[in-house]
Amino acid sequence: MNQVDELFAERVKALKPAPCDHPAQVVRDLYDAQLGSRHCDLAARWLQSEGHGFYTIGSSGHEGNAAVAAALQPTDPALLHYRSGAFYLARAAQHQDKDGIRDMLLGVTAATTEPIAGGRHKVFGRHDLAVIPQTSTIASHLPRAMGVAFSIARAAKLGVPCAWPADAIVVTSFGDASASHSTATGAINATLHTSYQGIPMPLLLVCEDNGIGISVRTPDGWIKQAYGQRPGLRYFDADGTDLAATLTMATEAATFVRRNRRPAFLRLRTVRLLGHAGSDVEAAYRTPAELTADEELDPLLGTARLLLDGGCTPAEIVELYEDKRSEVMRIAREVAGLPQLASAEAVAAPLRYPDPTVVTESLPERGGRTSEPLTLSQSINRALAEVLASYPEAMVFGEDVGRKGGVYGVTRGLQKSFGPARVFDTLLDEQSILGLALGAGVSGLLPLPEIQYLAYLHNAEDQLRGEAASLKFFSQGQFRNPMVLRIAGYGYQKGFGGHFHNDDAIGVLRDIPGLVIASPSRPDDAAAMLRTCAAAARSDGAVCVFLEPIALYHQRDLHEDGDDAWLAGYPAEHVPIGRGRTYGDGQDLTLVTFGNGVPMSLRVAEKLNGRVRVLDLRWLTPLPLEDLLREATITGRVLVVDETRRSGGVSEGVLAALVDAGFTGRLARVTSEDSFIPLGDAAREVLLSEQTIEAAARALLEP
Ligand SMILES: Cc1ncc(C[n+]2csc(CCOP(=O)(O)OP(=O)(O)O)c2C)c(N)n1
Ligand SMILES: [Mg+2]
Repeated sequence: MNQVDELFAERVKALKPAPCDHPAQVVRDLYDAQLGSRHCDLAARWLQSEGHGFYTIGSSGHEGNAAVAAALQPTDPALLHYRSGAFYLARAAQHQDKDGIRDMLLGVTAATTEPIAGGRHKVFGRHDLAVIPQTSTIASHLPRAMGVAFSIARAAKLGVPCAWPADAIVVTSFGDASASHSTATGAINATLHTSYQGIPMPLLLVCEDNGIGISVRTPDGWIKQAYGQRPGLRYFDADGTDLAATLTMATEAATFVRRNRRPAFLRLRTVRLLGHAGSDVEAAYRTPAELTADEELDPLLGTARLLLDGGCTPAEIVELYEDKRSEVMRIAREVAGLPQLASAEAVAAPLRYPDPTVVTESLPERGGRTSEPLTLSQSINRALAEVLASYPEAMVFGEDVGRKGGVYGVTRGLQKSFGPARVFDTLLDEQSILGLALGAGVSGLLPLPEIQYLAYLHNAEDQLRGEAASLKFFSQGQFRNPMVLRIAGYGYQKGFGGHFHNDDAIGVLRDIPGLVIASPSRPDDAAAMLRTCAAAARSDGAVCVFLEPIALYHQRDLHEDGDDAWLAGYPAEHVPIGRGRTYGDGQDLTLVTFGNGVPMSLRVAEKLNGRVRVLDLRWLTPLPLEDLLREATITGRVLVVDETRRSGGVSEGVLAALVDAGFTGRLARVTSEDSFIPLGDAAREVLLSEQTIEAAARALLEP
């Protein structure tokens, strides 16, 4: 029996009025949003029982969050907790939009006509409501919220258009258990660290504190203990079961943030009714007395008290409740059984790679090729300067990229040329660097963040996988977070660094759907590819990872000392995504490679008397399939030269692509070992060597 619903009328009759100093109409409107949210939860369970519903995590007990919406401007960007249904409906109502309930139920039924995710997930999100959809990874939206808060003033400072009004504040909500997630604590720390420096950070953090996370209790008073006394973070506390108190406190908090452009934390005390989700058997971990105590704190009953004070009768309050049930159930019946996505192609449609024509057409005008030979590091530096000069909304940021100009000098001089508003050092937190990029991208800026070493991506990787790459998927491209994420990586730094500075693990990137991975080797390709990535991000919202081989940054020679054969002039062209580069015209063997493998393969090819051609893949996703198949077919023999690990490395994908395409020639691969890279000369024992490449090439050349 669902007591929350069945005893509602009875409980209303027993209520006493509670004084309310907000206009009756405001309370009435918010009650409407609260009722809509509650009945959507009930309808979701009905839809599930009928075999038409696929999501039952609800907002019951959290409906006080409707008052948070009311305390904000309808255009303030919102990144919401999965229990913020009443907020969503109140926001829709502010926009005179009557479809909020339908949106939510279309999400529950995974209908293709759901307005944001199109049947891919049940999320709160809509572009015209300034609600940015979230995945359900706990607190994973907070770094982006921090980034959006940062971007409002930064866009104004740069004089470029911003997706949000100049006086907007950002609201983000999350649960009490989520508040302890390192993603939340990291994002809040980054917010405070930024605000501490006097940089505007208008972020309202709303913790919907129901005291429990699935079955695990949050210690009583913990949220206040953790956030109540944080210097630089104004703390507000409201009883979310009392709409009037919440509206007063949320208005105060929002006003504080808007006026001061500084962050605030609003703890909203809520209760969790109807369990964690439809499948949750609360009786296993909560006593009947506890459950009843929470039911008596039902925020709908709280609002009913206010309505009584405003002159409503209990019968009228119950009638509103029942009318809303009818309205919601009518819509639930309408959306039950609506078509769902019916092919893999339809599901993955938002993940397509950028259209090469669109990218080419969006490239800015530029000067011709210079003849001055550059190293890889110099070439990337010049390309970054070109991107910054071409796009006023572009920003370069990361650890040590500003004053120092990067650990390897790749960003040297950029801060001086373009100023600290566009080229700047961040705090030491990769998750926040990516969060800043996520927020900047969705606000209309073009972020070019840097992760100092590939090994440091891994502790922040969800921001790339779960947030950046998935935004198009969950919003059908309505929201975009363009970015070009530069990562210095790969091995072969002679004797230096050990595993942190020589990481060759890119399996974690290769399987992210829709992600573009550029892996340049030559200086001219690097500049041309960076240009492509920036244009693709800008024109198509592409999320691009740009992997820079550290060991080649300052490389000048290819075959012998002083030949300067690894220098190149600054290029005039760009390199289309998914196109490789072929060296030589050998007819007997194709070496397929990338990164450090390119110069190694070219040196090996030189020893093999013109029998070998080398294909530099240049893009690791999408792979240059056409070039790969063509170059493989010409010789009928392929050796994949892969500096990454044998397991999960690039060669697995290349071999599989050839087999899938029906290639029937001879295939082999050489790779680095399945090991972390050790310090000193021992590194050579596990990294792929030229001797190994040569031996394998000679073996393949045997008849
Ligand atoms: C990173 C991550 N870990 C675990 C989960 C599984 N999970 C989903 S909801 C939840 C509890 C969250 O509790 P709280 O933040 O208090 O929110 P509430 O559901 O109580 O509103 C957990 C552990 C998840 N979604 N993401
Ligand atoms: Mg909770």
